[in-house]
Amino acid sequence: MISMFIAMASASTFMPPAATQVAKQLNHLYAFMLISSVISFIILVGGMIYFVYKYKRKTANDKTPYISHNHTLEFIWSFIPFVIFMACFAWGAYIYKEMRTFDENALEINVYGKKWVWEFEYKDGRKITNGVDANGKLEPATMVVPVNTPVKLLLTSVKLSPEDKAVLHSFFVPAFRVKQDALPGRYTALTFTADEKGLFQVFCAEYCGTGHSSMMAKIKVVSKEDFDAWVLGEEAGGAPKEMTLADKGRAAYAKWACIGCHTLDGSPSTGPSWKGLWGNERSFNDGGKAVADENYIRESIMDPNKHVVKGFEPNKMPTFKGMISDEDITAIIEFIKTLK
Ligand code: HEC
Ligand SMILES: [Cu+2]
Repeated sequence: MISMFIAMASASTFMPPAATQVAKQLNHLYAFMLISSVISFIILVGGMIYFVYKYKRKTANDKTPYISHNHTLEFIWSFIPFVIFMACFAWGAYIYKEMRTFDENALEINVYGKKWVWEFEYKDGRKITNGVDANGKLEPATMVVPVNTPVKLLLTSVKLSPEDKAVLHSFFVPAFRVKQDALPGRYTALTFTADEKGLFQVFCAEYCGTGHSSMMAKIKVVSKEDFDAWVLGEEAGGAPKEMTLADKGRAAYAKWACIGCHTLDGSPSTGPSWKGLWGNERSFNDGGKAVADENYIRESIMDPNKHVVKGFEPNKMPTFKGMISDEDITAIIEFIKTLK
């Protein structure tokens, strides 16, 4: 019995590895819930069996005593579970808040869900997707991140080819106890701080079609030194240095002729300047307001007339829907982030 409790308390016996503080805290909460459930079960079912035996009708003349209620008992069996439930709620809310608190200096990585593969894009422009090893075996896309460093993932779902359709995916890392949907046409975010080195499995947790079960990737947590070496390594290793994500955004700014209406130096043109746009509160002609985040910029590109920036004219900016790729949008957003 005692050893069973210990096994439960260390929950790791049943659980995937726990490689973040959040995962460890969730293990404790889970163990607490499991143990209190087992204790309640023993008291309830054990008591029931005991009373069935003890108060069994022994002769045909036995009379059932008349008992209507007992305030003290009723209070106790309501209040103790209430306290336990509220403790679980508060504990869970505390962990949830930690899970959804984003560090401003987090390492940002873009995650694209495609049918049926995960793709990762770093700020330096490096893209990682499925590969094939020397024996022709599939090497799942492996995201490399430093240990004890907050990481922020920006997720979206994109088409694999222009004729394709983007569908819902869900990025799930059991060892980190985090999961977040990747939606077509929208950005969602996820954060984690791995506190253990190792290789961890990523699954797609939203049934997305025939290739769903093969939609796997890995996250490799390495020391900070190894991470820096990895960042430099491939660049030094002769591979042509990729453009940074912001550089790709700058190129897209020219390629899609945003440059004709948007300046980078703060001076207004046909459209508002992009300088200082990021993270700023925008006011619209209809009196509405919004903060310029990833989804705001995306919407401004796809549906420019939905919100018309105060002091500017509607119907000037054409929609780029169906023309511009999600990758270009992400790059433009990254470029705008750099225009402080
Ligand atoms: C023909 C001119 C024109 C072109 C080309 C153009 N825009 Fe615009 N853009 C505007 C105007 C005018 C506004 C302000 C009115 C509005 O919000 O629709 C605007 C607003 C925006 C906003 C909101 C800015 C803010 O201050 O809140 C963003 C973001 C944006 N455009 C991005 C782009 C991107 C990205 C491209 C290129 C892919 C682009 N625009 C191309 C004219 C243009
Ligand atoms: Cu999927």
